[in-house]
Amino acid sequence: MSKLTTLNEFIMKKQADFPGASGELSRLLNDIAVASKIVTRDVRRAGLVDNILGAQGEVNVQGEQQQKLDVVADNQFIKMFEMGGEVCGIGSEENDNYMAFKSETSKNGKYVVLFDPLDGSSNIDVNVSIGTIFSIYHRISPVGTEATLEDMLQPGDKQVAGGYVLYGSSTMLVYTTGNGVNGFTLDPTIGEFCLSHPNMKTPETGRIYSMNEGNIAVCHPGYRKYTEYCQEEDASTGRPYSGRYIGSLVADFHRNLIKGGIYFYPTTPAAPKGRLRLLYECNPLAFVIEQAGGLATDGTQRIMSIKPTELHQRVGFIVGSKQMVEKLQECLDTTAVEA
Ligand code: AHM
Ligand code: MG
Repeated sequence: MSKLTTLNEFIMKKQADFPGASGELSRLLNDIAVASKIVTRDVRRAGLVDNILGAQGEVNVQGEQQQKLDVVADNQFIKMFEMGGEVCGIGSEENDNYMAFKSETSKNGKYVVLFDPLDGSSNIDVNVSIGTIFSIYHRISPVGTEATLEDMLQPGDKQVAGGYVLYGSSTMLVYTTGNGVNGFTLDPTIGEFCLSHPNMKTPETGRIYSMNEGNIAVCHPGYRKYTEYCQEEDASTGRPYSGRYIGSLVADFHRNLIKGGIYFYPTTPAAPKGRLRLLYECNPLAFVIEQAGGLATDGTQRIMSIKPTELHQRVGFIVGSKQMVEKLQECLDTTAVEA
């Protein structure tokens, strides 16, 4: 039987590869793991506990303010980052503005974190897989001062670490610091994330395409051309492919990462800049997929090259196995948009 490697041990081993490292990033990753264990507990009990059911703003029978699960998760992560001391500020999908932490310890923190505490809003209340997505950057502003908007608006290429937690049939934490991708499964019996997917690589191609096909008639016609290609019969390339769409980005992404596949959410008239957010949805997943051998683009440029201008900036998102992304790109490039 091989020895179990816990996330904590793994992080410590990696830190030892950098003798000058102060351990702050290790502690921060550990804080994310602890917060996600607490969120796992809340997600698992969501149907049982009445203060995390229902829309936020409602008052339950005890006269208490009800909290939505995504707000519970947001508070949990923020508390962890604020108390941890490694982070000077955060940007979250749940908060209109970024937050600069006020304590002296936090002002000395080297890092900022951009995150989506609980992604997959349409699936939260219906017991379908959801996830947390996070991105870590070195601050630009001087240590000892408050975090600034500039700290938050860095291109994905500057990420120090990026990853996600999937609350699926088991909870998994997957992350990269730019030296490959590793996945850890939470063993609920011992309360530890254990290395289950070392050095993850995504297949060069696959047989799964994931999009909200309800949008097919209203997006760039190149997407229709690509989905028709996916649906054509051709035994030599394994087509027709399977269409699989959970509607939780983390879950769709994770399946495709492992099995080989492509996820795309184009711009639409309802979401003219795209639906997904660059800073805390697309960039971390782009970092993971590139480290795993895949690609991420908005259809015109690499996701991680985009210079952000807004905290909640949206983009079109195409992510997955290299050959599949290239094929979709070819369909986009060779299909004219009707005037
Ligand atoms: P959210 O941040 O409000 O949860 O939105 C992000 C989600 C993704 O998880 C998912 O892939 C997509 O939006 C689903 O959108 P749609 O319901 O339009 O298919
Ligand atoms: Mg989201």
